Amino acid sequence: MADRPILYSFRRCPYAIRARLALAAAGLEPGRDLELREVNLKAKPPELLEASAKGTVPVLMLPCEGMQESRVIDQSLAVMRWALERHDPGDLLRQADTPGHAAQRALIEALIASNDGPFKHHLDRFKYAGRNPGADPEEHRAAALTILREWNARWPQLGDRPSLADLALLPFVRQFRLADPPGFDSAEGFMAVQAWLGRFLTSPELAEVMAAPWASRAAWRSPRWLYHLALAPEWRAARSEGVYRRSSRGLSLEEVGFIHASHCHQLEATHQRFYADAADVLLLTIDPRRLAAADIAVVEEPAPGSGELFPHIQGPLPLAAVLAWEPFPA
Ligand SMILES: N[C@@H](CCC(=O)N[C@@H](CS)C(=O)NCC(=O)O)C(=O)O
Repeated sequence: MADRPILYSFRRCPYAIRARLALAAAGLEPGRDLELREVNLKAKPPELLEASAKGTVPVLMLPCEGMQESRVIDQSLAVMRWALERHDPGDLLRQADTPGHAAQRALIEALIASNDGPFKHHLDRFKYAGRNPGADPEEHRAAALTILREWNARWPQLGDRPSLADLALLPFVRQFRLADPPGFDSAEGFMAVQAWLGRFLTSPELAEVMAAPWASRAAWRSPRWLYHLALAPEWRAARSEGVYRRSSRGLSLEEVGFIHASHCHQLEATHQRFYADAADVLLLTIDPRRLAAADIAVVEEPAPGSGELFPHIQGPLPLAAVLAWEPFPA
């Protein structure tokens, strides 16, 4: 585990944007105070899935501190609160003991619930109409606009200083506008929200979190998982057939009786022994729990000659047990 928090993020994801905004508002700078890792949502890194099996971003991994175990925070709002509870110079949480703050905190909660519930529901069905067959995008656009008008009426109660609600809602309003900018700009009845979004879109705060220094991903392996080296054309064929049946280089499962695999500490040597001169080698990361769920056993057996124990997969490899594949060496 690294000594700095790691944030798994996706640049355009509104949940990840709100987390990055809060981290920045708390004075935490990527590269200095935390490592920011951009995730390809179509090929999630296995370390992200190990930290949080639901596989959504943002995920913040906190290093061990003293006697405390490392901790994973995998909800954007929880990341925001973690950051601002450490340092909140703008009192975005409205924690200062000031008249009116209790009411403002309640309003912040209500606005966030309205955003994360109904507004997000309508936003998805308007913006991604194709993914929601049967949904009428215009109906959902109208419902989202009604919510924006409600926010418009309640917003002044938060005063003229930004709050947690600004950070939590603006990335979603931005996304709603992006689906139809002229339609958003010409719609009526929520001028304060339109102006509020306009200021956000040109703000240095947004520019900063959209252009943060993204860390390149360091090689990472877990002792909990199994690894298999595959030739890219054979893996491609398996993906179209729905199952992988190669045992090792040049040998099939049927010929050997099991699929060769390695533990993380054995991987480099396996590569050297069998694949060093091969082009297009892929590393498959396999979750043994998913093999067990598919009734495929793994047996530790000695390699001929050395007697070193290796995991042998006793059947075809279901694609669903493969968490990730990537070129090897990276
Ligand atoms: N409740 C989560 C939601 C996060 C979420 O849904 N993020 C999306 C990206 S915007 C995601 O990671 N989706 C997973 C995927 O597309 O596979 C949070 O607040 O962090």
